[in-house]
Amino acid sequence: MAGLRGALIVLEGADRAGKSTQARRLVEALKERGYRTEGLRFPERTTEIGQLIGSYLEKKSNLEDHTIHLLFSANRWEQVPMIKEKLRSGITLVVDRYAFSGVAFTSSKENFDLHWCKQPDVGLPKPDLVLFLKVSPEVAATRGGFGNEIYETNSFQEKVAKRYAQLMDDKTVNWKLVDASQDIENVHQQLKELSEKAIDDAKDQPIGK
Ligand code: DGP
Ligand code: NA
Ligand code: NA
Repeated sequence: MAGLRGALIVLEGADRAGKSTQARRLVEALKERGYRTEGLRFPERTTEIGQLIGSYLEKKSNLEDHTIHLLFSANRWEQVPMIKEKLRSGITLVVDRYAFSGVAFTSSKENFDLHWCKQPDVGLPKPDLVLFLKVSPEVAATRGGFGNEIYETNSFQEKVAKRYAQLMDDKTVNWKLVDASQDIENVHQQLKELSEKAIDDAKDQPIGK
């Protein structure tokens, strides 16, 4: 099996869609099925750049909107050598948020052009599968209140949801829409099936950009 690469699988969606829970369960399930799999998340708050992002999200520091956008992107770029190495060594990566979050969140702010928002992430490794967890605002509300982070308001999240819908029109990306209002187990089963297919389809393909 030497030479076969792992797949880059991304989970996206608005806050409270259940991404982090599903990402953890997906990693465990794929491992049980015999795939070498690891989980990653963005923002990765432990790096130096990640600490600046964490402080911004927790409203402890105020960063200018373009500046924070570029830091989120830099936080992805700094992991690219590791991501490529793992994929090439046959490890599948399940990633909780990626460049689509960057575009959906920043372009929901006033006076941001979608094209400008996309540029810093151009050239990142291309996901083999992007699982979009869609949850209605009503169901999201039953999952408990928001935390205190900067983007956690209903009005902002509604804008983000609209941006994601726009991004999903891009047919060059392998989007799969999953109804995350279903119970956790059903969602999990769907994510697992879609991921296994993506791993199989990606294994003898070059890593895209
Ligand atoms: P999380 O750790 O998944 O809860 O993400 C923290 C918050 O940061 C969440 O509201 C989504 C937002 N976010 C994630 N990535 C980006 C990004 O690249 N740019 C911007 N502006 N926001 C992002
Ligand atoms: Na959050
Ligand atoms: Na999360």
